Amino acid sequence: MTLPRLTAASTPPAALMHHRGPLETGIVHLGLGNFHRAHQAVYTAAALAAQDGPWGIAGVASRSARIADSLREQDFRYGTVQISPAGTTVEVPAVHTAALVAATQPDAVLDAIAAPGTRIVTLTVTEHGYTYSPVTHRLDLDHPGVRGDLAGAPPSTTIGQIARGLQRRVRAGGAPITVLSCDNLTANGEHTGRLVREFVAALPAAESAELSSYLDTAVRFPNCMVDRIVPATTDRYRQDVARALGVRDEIPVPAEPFTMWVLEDDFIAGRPAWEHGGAVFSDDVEAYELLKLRLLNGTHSLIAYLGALDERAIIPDAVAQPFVEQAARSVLVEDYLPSVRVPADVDLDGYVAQLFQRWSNTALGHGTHQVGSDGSVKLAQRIPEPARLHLDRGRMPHHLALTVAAYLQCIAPPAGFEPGRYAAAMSDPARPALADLAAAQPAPQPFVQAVLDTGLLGTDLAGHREFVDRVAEFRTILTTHGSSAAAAEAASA
Ligand code: CS2
Repeated sequence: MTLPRLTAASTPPAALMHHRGPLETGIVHLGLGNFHRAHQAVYTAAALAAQDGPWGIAGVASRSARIADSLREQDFRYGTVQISPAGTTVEVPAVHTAALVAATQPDAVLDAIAAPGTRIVTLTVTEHGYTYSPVTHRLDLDHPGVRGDLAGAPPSTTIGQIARGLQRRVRAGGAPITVLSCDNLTANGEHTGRLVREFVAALPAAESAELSSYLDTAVRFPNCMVDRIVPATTDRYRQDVARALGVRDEIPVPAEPFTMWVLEDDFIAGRPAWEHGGAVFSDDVEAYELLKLRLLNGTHSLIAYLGALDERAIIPDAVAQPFVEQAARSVLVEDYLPSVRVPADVDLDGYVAQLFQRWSNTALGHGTHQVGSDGSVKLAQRIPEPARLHLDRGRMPHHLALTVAAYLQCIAPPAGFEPGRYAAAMSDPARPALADLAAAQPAPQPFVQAVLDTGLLGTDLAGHREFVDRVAEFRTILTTHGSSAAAAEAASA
């Protein structure tokens, strides 16, 4: 029997998160992927369930039309499938009001940002979507997309879209607006604001002056920490929605039960009452951000790379291997923890225990290749600062060195080494360049030195001979004896 498609008419009322009538658009969201749809959208639905407001979301996909098309076909409905070993529940947030694709509708995106009703632009474009140099942390003015956007082409980069959208907004009256980055970057709001300002500074003087004064007076870039593990959609989750709701949903989003959002409360044009979804407003977002970026994301990377090298498809299977779990605990406790300040209301032991529980959620098929993708941009956020801190104190952060080595082993293996299908499935913009380096420098030490000399992990670590040597030693062990031997070496150091 063919099930009806999920639409406004076929949504079972009990699954709807809120029952407001037609929504006005108040938020433009850049990055229509799974994370946004299981995080900000769900908090917004909870806010609307508690309190009315003009907080419909116009979602903007960067390139692919697949999700945007399905959203439109489904009256902007989709299911979030909350998954734990205890069972599965499905909810329908129903907060989107439009779905655009930036690559084919660049002008509509600028109009949406400029619309007077828009009060917030949120973004989840991944670490990789900010077009900045890992060495200088500044906007990459050599990036072809950035160059094109500065020259006035229909904007193709996220920073170009925001800056050009704000420019159009100034010309449409200049109503205030908040830009909220929801990506896993240190000080994500500040970082985004700085990149937009650098874009504006590179415009011709008259344009630049007009936009700078608008940025100074009417635009805010609060920081926030986001957290929810959200795997990719598969047919299994489509079947979950079919079973739970009796409808066919092409674009459900699986997610773990845990969710967290900590934000600076600096919204110049208002905001949804996200606290009703459990969001926390705090003046100390940085502490939460670093705690999460390092303890969760940093450790996650090591689990993903060791797991993939051990032929584990999903994170729970990886962390179930005793050597992976041990390495994860060591990197978390010995290397990351000393580099963070634990916020007063966080019970550290509980937080760590919960992390291991979340990673072990066997019902959630979170792929090692998914977490391992884009390591060249992710690791730059996770590793250099903690590594530097230990090295400055005269201590070698063995498990950070192991993380770098395991990453390189997955993405740029030495000739003749087969890293396995999950490593092969990791996508990374640096893959071709790193593969070239691996071919040009077959010996581990010169290879690792050449990699770090590219600025992949900033500039500091490249000059630290002992760290480079340690990464190279791990590369040798990974090649000759495998991932569990490399983890044993790190543990015994
Ligand atoms: C993961 C994150 O892919 C990754 O790098 O570490 O996507 C992680 O699952 C989320 O940040 C959890 O909030």
